[in-house]
Amino acid sequence: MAETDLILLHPPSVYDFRKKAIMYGPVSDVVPSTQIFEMYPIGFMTILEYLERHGYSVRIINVALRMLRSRRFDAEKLIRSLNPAAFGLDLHWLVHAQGGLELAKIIKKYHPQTPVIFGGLSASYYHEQLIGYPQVDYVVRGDSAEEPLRQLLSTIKEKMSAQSVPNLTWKDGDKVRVNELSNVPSDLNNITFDYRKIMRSSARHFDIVGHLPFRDWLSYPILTTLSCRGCVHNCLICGGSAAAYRHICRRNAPAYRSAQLIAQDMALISQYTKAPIIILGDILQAGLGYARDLLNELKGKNMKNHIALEFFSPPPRKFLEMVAETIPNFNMQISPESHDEKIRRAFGRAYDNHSLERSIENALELGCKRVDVFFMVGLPGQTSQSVSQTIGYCEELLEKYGRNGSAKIHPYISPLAPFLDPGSLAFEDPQKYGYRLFYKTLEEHRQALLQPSWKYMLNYETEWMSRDELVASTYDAAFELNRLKAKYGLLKQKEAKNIEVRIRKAKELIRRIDEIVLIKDKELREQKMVELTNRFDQLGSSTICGKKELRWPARLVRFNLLKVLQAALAGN
Ligand code: B12
Repeated sequence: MAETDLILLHPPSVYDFRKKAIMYGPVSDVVPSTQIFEMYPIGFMTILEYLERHGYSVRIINVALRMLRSRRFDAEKLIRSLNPAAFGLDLHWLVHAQGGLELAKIIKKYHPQTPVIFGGLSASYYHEQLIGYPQVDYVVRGDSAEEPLRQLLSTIKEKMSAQSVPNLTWKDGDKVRVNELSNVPSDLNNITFDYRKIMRSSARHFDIVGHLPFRDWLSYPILTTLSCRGCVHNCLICGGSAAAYRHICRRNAPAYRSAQLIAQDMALISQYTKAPIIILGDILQAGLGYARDLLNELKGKNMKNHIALEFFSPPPRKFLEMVAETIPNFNMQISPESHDEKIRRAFGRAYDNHSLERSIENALELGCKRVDVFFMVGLPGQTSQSVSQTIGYCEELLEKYGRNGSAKIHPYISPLAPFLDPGSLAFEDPQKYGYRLFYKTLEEHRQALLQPSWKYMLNYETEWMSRDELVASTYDAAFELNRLKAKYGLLKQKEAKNIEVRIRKAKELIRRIDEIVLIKDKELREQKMVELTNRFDQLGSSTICGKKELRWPARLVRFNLLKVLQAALAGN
């Protein structure tokens, strides 16, 4: 008898990264994860809750994080010891292509009869290729797997045919069947974002680390709630754009979560912790009315948490006034991507610098605690010179809004890396938008993840910048921005010096790896790569900016331990 119905495993990007000499580079410097991408999809939480609500037992194990926390942690031994009715693995982000398929292989080695189910955006995009691997039995497609997965578990447990399970690609003997992608909910009101379920599951399985979303979470917890699945915009390089969702998930319009439910999700979080909360997805996407409703719902909740709102275009002052009235600690995130309005427009964002600056000014004037502004390397029409001008623009912004050491505006620059997203307009029609693809299939991406440095992992270059230029330009820009951050008091001199040293070392490593790659003799080449391993270790997980830079100015990030304990133990 299986002890659990479903165990959801989150793989590292590469298995076993601890034994490989690979320079992953600044691929995750502006997200909370390390380069191993140990954060699992937020959907793990909604799947867990939905299935448990329908009588199934589910456990989450963040294998990536457990590997990261301990060199001695033996993933193979753990997998051997498990005995669920089915295993689920996420291939939401393509960066998990290698790690996910390796974990699936290990599962099949010890549990040849136990079904292996994949899901997520990349799994959906590549479902027909993914099902071709012997270690994969099922792929649940689309952005809403909760109900199809419930039906699939029922057929697995009852030993019935999966013929009627929506969104499923599966093996029927030696035939591959592709069931219709018909489960596309029009709203997100039938799922819950309830962290108590994760707490309970941690307690039930005596496994806190296995349930944590990323490495530094306990010291700096960030919690999220999702306003929608899908998007109304069509940014060229985004695998979560309107066009990509249409192609991958058959979604023609975003599914929103009601304003009332989001407010409830947030109020619940706030009872347990004063940690920052990010509302994922621009709440203005669904219209001013929706955003206003959400703020009204939040009004009486008296939440002290820092709340971060992301905006896909500069928000109007009137709206910021409402935000300021309702949320005492609000932060704002916006991604103009380039200082150059022409490049920004070609990318898919049609606002000018004037409106960007006005909204920053308004937000700061109205008491916004922090504005994060994200720029990117790898855009259509962008040259190295343009990237360097973007850093010039960052200085202008700092000069205007970051004087007197107020440290409220934080610019970032990062490369579009390692992959141009499958399903994005640029991936589907690279030539049209000035992109050249090196890898297209799932297998090519799986192998790309084993390349010696992030330069060789990049699945693209542009008409305007070669891979070499993309890498060089990223480091040069990061170097300059780092200096600016020290100059304007965003970083202590010592921290900035450390980052500067890391950038110099990274550039040197890239150069040395380029030399090693030219060695014809395979054995010698590998030996030389291993000799460099120690230096990789010295680089740590971030190169071009430190993880601490991403943190909001929340001082008392504390859990209400009594409440957490009550929630964890309830029902166990
Ligand atoms: C929110 C978000 C994030 C958050 C993550 C929050 C989280 N834990 O999920 C943050 C900011 C941290 C993030 C980071 C990254 N992101 Co992101 N992100 C998004 C965003 C804006 C929304 C995602 C979303 O709507 N999810 C909701 C739904 C679709 O997913 P879900 O509920 O988590 O999961 C459901 C299904 O996917 C499926 N599913 C998922 N796992 C499994 C497993 C099984 C077994 C099954 C059956 C089903 C299943 O079922 C779930 C529930 O129904 C999208 C853009 C967009 N508009 O979609 C990009 C997007 C998903 N991200 C993307 C990328 C590339 C990244 C990074 C790799 C970027 C980088 N280089 O650092 C990192 C990876 C982080 C990591 N794993 O460590 C790409 C993915 C392209 C691709 N196919 O690979 C997207 C499409 C666009 C983009 N370029 O930003 N991201």
